[in-house]
Amino acid sequence: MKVIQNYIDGHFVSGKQNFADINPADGSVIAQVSEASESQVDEAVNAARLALHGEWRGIGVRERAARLHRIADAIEKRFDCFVQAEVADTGKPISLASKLDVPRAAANFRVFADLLKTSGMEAFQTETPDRSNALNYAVRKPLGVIGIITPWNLPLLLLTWKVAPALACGNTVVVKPSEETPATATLLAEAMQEAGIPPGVYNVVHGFGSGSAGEFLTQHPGVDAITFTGESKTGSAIMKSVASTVKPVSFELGGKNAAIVFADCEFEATVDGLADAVFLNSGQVCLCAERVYVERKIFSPFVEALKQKAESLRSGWPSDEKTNFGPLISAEHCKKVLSYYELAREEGASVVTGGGVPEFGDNRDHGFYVQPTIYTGLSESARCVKEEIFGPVCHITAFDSEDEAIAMANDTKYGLAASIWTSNLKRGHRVAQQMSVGITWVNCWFLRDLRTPFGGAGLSGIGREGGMHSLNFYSELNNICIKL
Ligand code: NAD
Ligand code: 6OD
Repeated sequence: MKVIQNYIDGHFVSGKQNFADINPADGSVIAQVSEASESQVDEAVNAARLALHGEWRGIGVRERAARLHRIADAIEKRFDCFVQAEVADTGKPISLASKLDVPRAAANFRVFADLLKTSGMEAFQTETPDRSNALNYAVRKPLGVIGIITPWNLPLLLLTWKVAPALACGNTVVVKPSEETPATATLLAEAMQEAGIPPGVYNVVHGFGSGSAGEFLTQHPGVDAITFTGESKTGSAIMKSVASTVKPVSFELGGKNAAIVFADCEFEATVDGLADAVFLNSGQVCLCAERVYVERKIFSPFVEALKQKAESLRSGWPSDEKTNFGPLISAEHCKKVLSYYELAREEGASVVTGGGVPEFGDNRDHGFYVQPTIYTGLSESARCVKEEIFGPVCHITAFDSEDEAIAMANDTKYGLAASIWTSNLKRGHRVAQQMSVGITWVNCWFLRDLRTPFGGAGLSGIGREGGMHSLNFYSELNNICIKL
């Protein structure tokens, strides 16, 4: 059976023991994953530290950008391998991995390569007390060794979203991908080799969180910064772990995102948009809308139309091009989502559609599929309306006024994303500006421009990445003040 290895100092290496990589579509074991020991995490960090001062340091901006483009070329050359590995690990439909995950991984490298070449730094001419002048300008230096810890829902997309700007800024990285989806991080090492990225610049350590590679990395004194995407409670554990060494952190965490649908929306386009916002990747996108607020005038037809969409999703084998709805990531996550389906009933929800597990009569019955699900009728304080479920499920509430919709949408400890659906653009701007979130879409959802700030408020994160925000996080800025 295939063994997915760690990648340390330019070498593929086995770890201390193996754990199983499971296919979410049928529960079968698809590979063994080599878990890095604490001493291997140490080796990876030391290799990254040495590489900071080696060949990589001497490579200028133009050449670094060229190598980032070569990484993108190498990903595109292996497009099918990346797609197949991502589909096998996550169970996501092949159409989604080919349209979103893998192209976006290549785009992450290209965008930050180009941004690096074109971005300048601020400069100020400053009046001095003796009526002379000083010139202030900042220079960008690498932050050092960056520890990157990522989740399982968009494994390659989210990993490269951090690796690309980190390398663009001249850092070296040690990445710890999710234990559920290890394959593409190791495959990316092949692209790094082909692109001429020196040994030690990109390292991969596989394993779990607490008591394993994740924690070994966050606690390591040789790591200069941690960038993490995952659950809010893991963010809290990592924050404690890095506190003693005062490392900068960038956190992209959970969400309980709202969509607000006004009666004047373009009905069909909105239903299509919401079907994506609720069910894409089986609801396992941090930006998914689990709370939908619909103006009372169109509540019933809207609920009915979204129900039709949910029931028309094709819950097939992930490698079938016609499938547009896959399983959840794991037995454990499936249990969690189903426990919320149960809780929704206990809390008094009306089940519009779904709420259970599909039956296939083949090996998919051993996989982690659940039905796309819509509820209505819960109070705004119900746990199913307050807590992140991270599955293909939403609750729909009717509202009568704009202010009421805004208040309900903002009544959450999270603050990642929101979407507003209206043909009145004035209202779109007005409502969007009142959302307590990091990202608001109007008449669209998950439409990305990689130069824009991305991140969350409240329990949804710390800091922003994207465009210059990423370059600033992954750099140490040195302001130089010269008396003229
Ligand atoms: P998770 O927090 O369980 O795991 C994420 C990563 O952290 C994994 O690699 C895991 O091994 C590691 N980890 C766990 N405990 C750790 C510890 N104590 N120390 C160091 N590392 C540790 O998250 P998940 O279940 O993989 O992903 C789903 C969650 O991620 C959801 O809450 C979702 O909203 C969130 N998410 C957020 C964004 C965003 O951009 N805001 C994007 C994707 C996913
Ligand atoms: O698009 C992105 O840059 C991004 N970080 C998406 C996160 C999706 C969460 O699941």
